[in-house]
Amino acid sequence: MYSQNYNSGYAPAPGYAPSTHGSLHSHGSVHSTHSTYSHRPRHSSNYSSQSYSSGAPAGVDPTLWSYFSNVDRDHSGTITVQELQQALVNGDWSHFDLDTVKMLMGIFDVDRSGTINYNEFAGLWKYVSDWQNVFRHFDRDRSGTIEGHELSEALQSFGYKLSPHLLRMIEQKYASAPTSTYGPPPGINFDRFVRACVAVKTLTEAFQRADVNRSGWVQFNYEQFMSIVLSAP
Ligand SMILES: [Ca+2]
Ligand SMILES: [Ca+2]
Repeated sequence: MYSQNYNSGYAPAPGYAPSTHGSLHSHGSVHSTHSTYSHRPRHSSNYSSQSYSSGAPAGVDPTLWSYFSNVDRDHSGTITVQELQQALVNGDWSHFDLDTVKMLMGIFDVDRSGTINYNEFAGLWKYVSDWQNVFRHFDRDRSGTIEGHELSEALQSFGYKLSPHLLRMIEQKYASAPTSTYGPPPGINFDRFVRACVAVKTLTEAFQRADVNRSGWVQFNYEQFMSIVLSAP
């Protein structure tokens, strides 16, 4: 029975998964070999890249500013969902899913303007970098994807004790390719892995908030249930 494990196990351990707290305005170390950044030539620029990147405000990390200005393709000074999706790629050069980009916007668009400014970008970039380290750590066989046992180990290290049944559901839902009859299961690529972990966190925390006496049981009405499910990325 999983209920026993569950009671003691669904509260996540502090710390290992990247947190959004306190990461804004930090100028994290980002290297030019960063695999989520696509070094593509800029198109249709009316400005010289020189003048844009040399215009880094005082006190701003020039490297991070140059990333920001490259992602901000139209040089509007802010990053849209579309610009962010253009810029963020997985290890296999596939673009992040729109759902993942929207999730990142939802976390880091702190002033709710619908776009990402430089300070918000600094937080977002650090968050993605931190998750990359987590991903590399748990991709034990260096396949570029997270397979079932790797997923199980990752979630367990974050403090989530999920039944084999739930782990299989997550593995199938977030797999980055359809399951084929032949060959090994497709595995979860970087951006979908981050989304899977955030979904587990979001749903677990929603349950915890309702499970005030920590019995492992809660009572939801339809509206509450639907709100919780729909708030997961
Ligand atoms: Ca822009
Ligand atoms: Ca792997």
